[in-house]
Amino acid sequence: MRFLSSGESHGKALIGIIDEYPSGLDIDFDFIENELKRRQSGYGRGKRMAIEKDKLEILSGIRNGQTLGSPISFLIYNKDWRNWEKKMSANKDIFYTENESDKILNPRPGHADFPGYVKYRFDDIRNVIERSSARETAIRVAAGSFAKILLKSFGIYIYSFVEQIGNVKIGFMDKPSKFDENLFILAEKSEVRCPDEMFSEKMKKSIDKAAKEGNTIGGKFLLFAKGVPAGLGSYCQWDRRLDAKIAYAIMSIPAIKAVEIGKGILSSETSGICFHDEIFYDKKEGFFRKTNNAGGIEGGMSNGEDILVSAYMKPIPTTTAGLRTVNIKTKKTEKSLTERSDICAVPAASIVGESMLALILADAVQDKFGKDNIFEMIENYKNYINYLKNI
Ligand code: EPS
Repeated sequence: MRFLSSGESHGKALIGIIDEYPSGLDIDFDFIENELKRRQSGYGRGKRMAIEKDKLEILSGIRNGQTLGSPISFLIYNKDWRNWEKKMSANKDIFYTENESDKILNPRPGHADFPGYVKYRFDDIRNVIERSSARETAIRVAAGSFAKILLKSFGIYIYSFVEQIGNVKIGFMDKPSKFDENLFILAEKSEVRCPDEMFSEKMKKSIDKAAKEGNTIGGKFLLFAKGVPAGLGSYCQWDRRLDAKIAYAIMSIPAIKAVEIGKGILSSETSGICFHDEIFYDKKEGFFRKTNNAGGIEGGMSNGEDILVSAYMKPIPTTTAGLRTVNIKTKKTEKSLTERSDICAVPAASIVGESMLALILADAVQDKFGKDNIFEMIENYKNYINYLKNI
């Protein structure tokens, strides 16, 4: 399954195409709508979210609610485009001339501004901002919803919650290694997607403090995939390793600076005897583990345990207080560009994380069980599960 997107943040629309999605799947549009809503919410978002009401319009690949196996294409209109119509017009508007003084030349440290300006030989950072904006993640969540619908047919579900915002970190637990649905139910009720009420309040306060100071904050979120059978991914080639693909996909989310599988960071300071998840067998349960430090992946393959991923997000580079930078034309020291932005987007990023994980797992499922139609895929899956049960 491949997925491509296009669209500028303040352009007319965002576009997505999913290629090689199987035929025969019923698409629940309310589910997709709700996924888009989940990404838009979250404490710490800027005023833009009050403008946008993300809604998916399907252009191809689905007939009477069912997928056709042909490329699925879709769009989400940017409501804010109305305010940018002239500035973002594809045609040269004879009534509109860009003022030299409108050009942005003070790159934000930490943003794509400087390398993007240099790479594409622009004379205005606006051209970089538009596509490097995290607005693009709306379309990833739409694509991720299709991946989640596919995974559901195989009993695979993905969840997330926020563990840390700024320096406020849930203190009540060690990193969970086994799936606990309650955590996710609680997270869904929290404005910061944190499963603990007291820590949610603390997190909101630290977002308020950052806002007051003209600052931004990052954080960390956890992703779980439940129901993944052993044997997705492969050790046979470097780019077929499931953990490598997951890390790539999660790292591609704007502002993510580190990705961890299971207790990966701890593993570097723990001995083999303490770290590795011993294997047990029970007639009823089959092969199982009592711990899941590996985060459900061994040798680049799922091992049948829950897949556990942590993602670390840096603070958003657009701060109202600004940072020292240099004007690219005058070479004089200036304050970095300040414009409307989010204070903290960790809760939203956790939904994008779910979507990216779903896309990778859906692709891995197709690798193993086929990709033309869901019926054949399910037959192959059932066969495989039967084989696993009878090893
Ligand atoms: C973003 C800046 C803000 C965010 C935007 C990402 O947008 P604007 O510059 O229009 O105020 O709200 O995120 C979204 C629009 C979204 O849908 O997530 C940025 O610079 O990355």
